[in-house]
Parts: sequence; structure tokens; C-alpha cells
Amino acid sequence: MSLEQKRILTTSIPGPKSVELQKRRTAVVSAGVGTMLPVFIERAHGAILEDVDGNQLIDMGTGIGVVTIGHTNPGVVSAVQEQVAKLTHTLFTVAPYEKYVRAAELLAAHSPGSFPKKVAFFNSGAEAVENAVKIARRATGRTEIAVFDHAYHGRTSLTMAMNFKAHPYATGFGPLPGSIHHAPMSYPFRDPEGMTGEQAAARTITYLEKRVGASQLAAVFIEPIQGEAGFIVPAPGFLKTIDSWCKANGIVMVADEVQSGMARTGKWFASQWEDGFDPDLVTVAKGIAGGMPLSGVVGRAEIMDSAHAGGLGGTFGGSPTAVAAAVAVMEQFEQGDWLNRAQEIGALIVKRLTEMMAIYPIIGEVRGVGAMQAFELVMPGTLDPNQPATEALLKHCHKNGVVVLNAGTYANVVRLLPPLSISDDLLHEALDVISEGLATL
Ligand code: PLZ
Repeated sequence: MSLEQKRILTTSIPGPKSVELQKRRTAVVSAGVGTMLPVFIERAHGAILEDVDGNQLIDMGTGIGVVTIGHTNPGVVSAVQEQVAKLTHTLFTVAPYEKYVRAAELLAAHSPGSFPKKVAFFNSGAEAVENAVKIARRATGRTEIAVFDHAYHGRTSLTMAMNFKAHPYATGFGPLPGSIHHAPMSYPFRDPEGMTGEQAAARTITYLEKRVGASQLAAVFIEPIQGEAGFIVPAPGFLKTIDSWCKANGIVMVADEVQSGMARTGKWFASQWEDGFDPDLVTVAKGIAGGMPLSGVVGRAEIMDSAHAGGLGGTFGGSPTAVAAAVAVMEQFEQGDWLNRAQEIGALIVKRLTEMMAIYPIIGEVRGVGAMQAFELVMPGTLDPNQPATEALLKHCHKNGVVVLNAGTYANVVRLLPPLSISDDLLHEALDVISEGLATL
């Protein structure tokens, strides 16, 4: 399929067909399932979404970092088409198939760490995180789990307790499971000025030692770049210092790379940007399968093997079409220029946003790595979050055919997760719309 890589607005946003669909949707879809965009999408290719009224929008969100190599990437489409006509389901734990093994080989080969690794596949990011909790508890014989302030790990009963924000993720959905401990994160923009990664790690470690006790902890879960939090990049040295402390105390270090992984930052995994950070387990999802639902846990063979036979599984985990798509995605990462492209995109975005920051003092910080960039909006000259301006800017972008996402504990961060197949021209156009939006604030 192809679609001209151009922003085209044929109606106002939302157009009449989207408005009609919105009525049908409200009548039958649970109010608990919110939506950001007021339009319904008919098809997509590359960096362009086409809605039911024929509007073409630039997608700077990729469904929260999922279609990393572009919508309807031809290699992924043909891999899925071929697979769907051949075999769609056996359940790997009933009767296995080769593509699951091939996807596991590719993931094990490119995930952080040079030690022997093993893999298990699931459906969603939250399910991968839950399984990593199970595996870490089984491997250590311990119960307690540490997570970080501002973190996001999912919407299931266990993972909603691992999120920092109670609202909207857990409001009224309790009781929440226990044995989850929230520890201070390194958040350079809001930490005391000049605080190093090592100092922030010392603060975290003291907190966990006093509050939980190192000997009680099965695992520490960290997003090496926090996603929903608004792309908080911890100060250099933070990850590695926490990791060394985990290693010295027999605690499993889990990197949740559901959002930051799979070539998004210009390396296969964001963890690989910090020397000396060697997570034992990594959770993946989103970008691994080009839009097909797939997640996984990959990591040290002896930890992954500590789960007894039959202890891990699920009907649809690693289904044939999903792993076929994952193989197509990962083979493209191996052969193509996607990692470099992620860095080029990052450099272009940073340059443009930094220019905007010089003009518009409501931009407090521009941050991120590779094609995972965000900016935080504040009341000029302060650290006070500027949530109304963020909302207004998002609305402006959506009305003008550019899909950007919000984020942040204080809902004051705009994040950009463009497909790596986007052209420089289209990227500039999207950034122009952001810049015009900032000018109207
Ligand atoms: N871990 C680091 O970013 C998903 C949530 C979208 P699932 N983030 C997007 C929403 O509002 O539901 C995420 C993540 C990190 C885990 C998850 C959970 O992944 O595939 O959504 O379950």
C-alpha cells in the first residue's frame, strides 16, 4: 500500500464522518476507554495517517512508539500476510513453530549483555512486566519489588501498583497488591542543581535500604528513559550505580524497555547508552513487531530458566503472525540503516526545539535520546508545570493535522515518537506546526 507522504486537510478536524463515528462510539464503547484524537483513522503508510474524511495527518506518535519503521512497512506487511495464510495459531506451549525461536534468537542476540540469554514471549507490555516480576521472585526466592517515581509499567492489577500516578491508572480499581516500593528517581530538570547520577543513586539506595532492606528485594524495575513520565533521562552514572548495588545484593535488575527499546533511541536498547549498566532482564513490547501485539522478557539464561516448566505461558503469547512480524522488524534493524536514522531524526528535532526554546521561555527543557524527544512546558522562569499551555499546544497540533502526544507526571510534557521512515521535510513541517502553536500561546 502507498499513501502520498503529505499533510492534507480536506475538512476541519474532526470532519463529518469522524463526528458521526464518534456518536456511534460513545453509544457502545466504555467511557473508561478514553481517546486523544477526535478523528477515526482509515489507513496509514509511512508517517501519514489518513482519516475517514480523507484528511492526511503527520504521525509524530506512532501509536506510542509502536510502528517504529513506519506504518504498513512493506517487509512487515508481507511477512504477516504470508504467515496468516499459512498458520495463525497452535499455542507455542502445545505445538511449537520455528518463527518463535527465530524471533527469540534475534532478540537474545541484540539485547543488552554479552552473557547467555533466553526469551519468553507474551502479548502486552504489562504482561511482560508481570512475568518479569514472577521470574525475578522465583529466581531469588524473595518477594519485594522496587520501582521509581514517575514510572509507568502497565494497567493490570499488579502493574497499576507499579505506576507512579494513581490517577487515572488506579483510581477506584483497588485494592492494589503489596510488596511494591516506589523509590526516588534521577530527574535532572527537577533535582537539586548539579546533582550527579551517582548522588541521585545514593539517595535511592539509602531510601531502599532503610525502607525495604536490600536482602528483601527480588528486583528493581527501571525504565532507562522513562516513557509516560515524559522522557526523563536519568543523570549519567545513575543506572550503573543502581545496577552495581543490585549485583552486590543479589537483586535482579530489570530494564523496562517497552517504550525506549527496539531502535527508538539509535541503539537497539536505551540501556546500551550507559556503559556499565547491565540489566539482568529486559522487557520489550511496542516496537518489536511493527504493530502486531507482541511482548517479551529477555535476559540471563539462568534467571529465565529458574521458572519451572509450565510456569510461564498464555494462549496467544508469541502467536505465529506476531513473531513473524517481529522477525521482519528485527531483520530490518540488522540490515538497514534504521539505527543511524533514529539518531539523525533526534539531532534534527533537538536543533529545532532548542531554537524554539530560545524564543519561547515556556519551554523549560528539551530532552531525550535519538528519535525519542520531548519538551517540558513550565511557567516562564520557574519549574512550575504549565499544563494548560500543554493542552492548548496539543489541540493546536491536532487541529492542524499533526499527531503529538502528551506525557508527564504533571501532564506538561509534549513527546515526539516519529516513525524512523519519516522524511526530513515532513519532520520540519510537523515541527513548524508545533512552533506556530507555541507562538499562539
Ligand atoms: N512499560 C515503559 O511505556 C506502555 C501506555 C498506553 P502495554 N505505555 C503506553 C496506555 O495509556 O495504556 C508501557 C510502557 C512501559 C509497560 C507498558 C505497558 O505496555 O502494552 O500497554 O501493556
